Amino acid sequence: MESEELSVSFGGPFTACVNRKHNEGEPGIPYWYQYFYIVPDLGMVKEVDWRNDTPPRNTELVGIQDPCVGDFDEDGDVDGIDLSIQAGDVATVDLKYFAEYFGANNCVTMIYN
Ligand SMILES: [Ca+2]
Repeated sequence: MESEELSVSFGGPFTACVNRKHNEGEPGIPYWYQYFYIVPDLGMVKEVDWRNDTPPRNTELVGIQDPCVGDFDEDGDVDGIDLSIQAGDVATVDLKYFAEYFGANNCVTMIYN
C-alpha cells in the first residue's frame, strides 16, 4: 500500500496510507474511483470519490474529539460492523491499531466536511 504526505482541514501534514478502490464493473481497466487516506493511529483523514461527481467529491477530516482507530461507521464504537469494513478492504487501518481499539464503545465521532 502506498503512502502519501498530505494536510487536511483538521491539520497535518500526515503520512497517510492510500487505499484505492477499483471499479470492478470494468474488468481489465485500471480505473480507481475512490481513494481513502488512512493515517495510522488516527483513521481516515480524506476520501476522494469520482463515482458520481466530476470534479470528484472531496471529504476531509475537519475535527475530532476522542479518536478510536477503526470506528469506520462513526457510531462511537469499534465492533463487528467495523470489523466487516476492515475485512472488506474498503477502509482499513493497521491491524495492530484496529485490535487495540476493538471492543471500545466510548469513541467520539470524527467530523468531516
Ligand atoms: Ca463503529
